[in-house]
Amino acid sequence: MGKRVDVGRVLETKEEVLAALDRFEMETPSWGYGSGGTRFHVVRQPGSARTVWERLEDAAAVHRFTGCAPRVAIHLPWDEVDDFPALAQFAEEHGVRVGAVNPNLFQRDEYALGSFTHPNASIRRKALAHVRHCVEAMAATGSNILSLWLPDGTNFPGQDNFLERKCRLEEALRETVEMLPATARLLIEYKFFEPAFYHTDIPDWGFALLLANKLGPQAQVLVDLGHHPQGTNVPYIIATLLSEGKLGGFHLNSRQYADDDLTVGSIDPYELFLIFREIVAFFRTTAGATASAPIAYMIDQTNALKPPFLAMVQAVIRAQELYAKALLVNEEALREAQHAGDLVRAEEIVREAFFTDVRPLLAEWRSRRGVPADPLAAAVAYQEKIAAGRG
Ligand code: PSV
Ligand code: MN
Repeated sequence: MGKRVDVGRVLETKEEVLAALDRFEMETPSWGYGSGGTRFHVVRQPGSARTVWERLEDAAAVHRFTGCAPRVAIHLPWDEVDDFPALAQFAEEHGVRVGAVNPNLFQRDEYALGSFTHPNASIRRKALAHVRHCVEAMAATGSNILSLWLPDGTNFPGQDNFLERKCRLEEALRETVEMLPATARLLIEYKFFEPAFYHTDIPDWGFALLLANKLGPQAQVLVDLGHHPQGTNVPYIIATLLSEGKLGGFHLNSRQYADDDLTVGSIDPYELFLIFREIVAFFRTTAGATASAPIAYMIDQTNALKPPFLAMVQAVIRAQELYAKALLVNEEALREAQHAGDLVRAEEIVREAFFTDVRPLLAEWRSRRGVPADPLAAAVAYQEKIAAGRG
């Protein structure tokens, strides 16, 4: 049975919009500061970070210039260190905190047939041992999100037994949740294809939701914007997950063909605005006002041809700009138009917000925060410095 949705309230004052922007915080990915590329070639970009320490420095600089990216996600073993408390302290000294910890279960030969779903129990135990290590890293760095993406799937019909794989998956996920302290969350990321091409063990949001529901309140769904087939209505997925209390977070990026990991908002800014609009609308209902866990807005982009640091600043300011526009939708007028079946007016109300120039509003938000009015312009000097210093 569907839940009754309350009539929304319009954010009336500039102060309320500015306060809502204060609450919109992002997390940038450590792996987005190195040189990116394709499986054909990786272009070494000037200034790209070479160590975990440089990755944290860059993430901290993004936050200094934008004021809205106070956390950095780490990926293990890419960001492996001997002393995780020292890593957390280094981050803090630079003005950021460690966000989600991402286990890497996709870069070893032994995971070729799967990690959590591998037919051999000893490989599944290895995968779980790595996850346990990540949970320990969470405790040592003050992170409360374990962000899990599995490469698991099969390439050929008959390769493995689907139902047995599903049982292995559920068992390993249950063990994963049991490793977590009560205050931490497991975010389950889905992907409809790649690296396997015949089937993927967690192919879509519905499957991730099914798992999250079985695993209980600590498990939620992570939506990577690059992980859907062409033409999928992502705003509808977001609305559905929100209404179920299972939208844990995002991997923001842009796609053109597949999991392209292009700069946030670069291909279809209107789609991202419509996604944010669903969130803003939901949090204006009573169900939204009482929702407990915050949505983790994480970026997952690697740029093949841009200097990664500048691309990250661009991504953060683009997402903030689109979120600000989403805050301006006149939800009350929209609902009136929807109830009257006035499709033209309804669409115009949405477009009106999208085409509003939010630059003055963001300039005011930035001046109150003490961050540069034009973060991208300010970031150029830092980019030149790292390009010269890092060779
Ligand atoms: C997989 O395509 C993915 O989106 C997952 O989030 C990984 O952790 C990430 O990319 C890193 O490459
Ligand atoms: Mn991702």
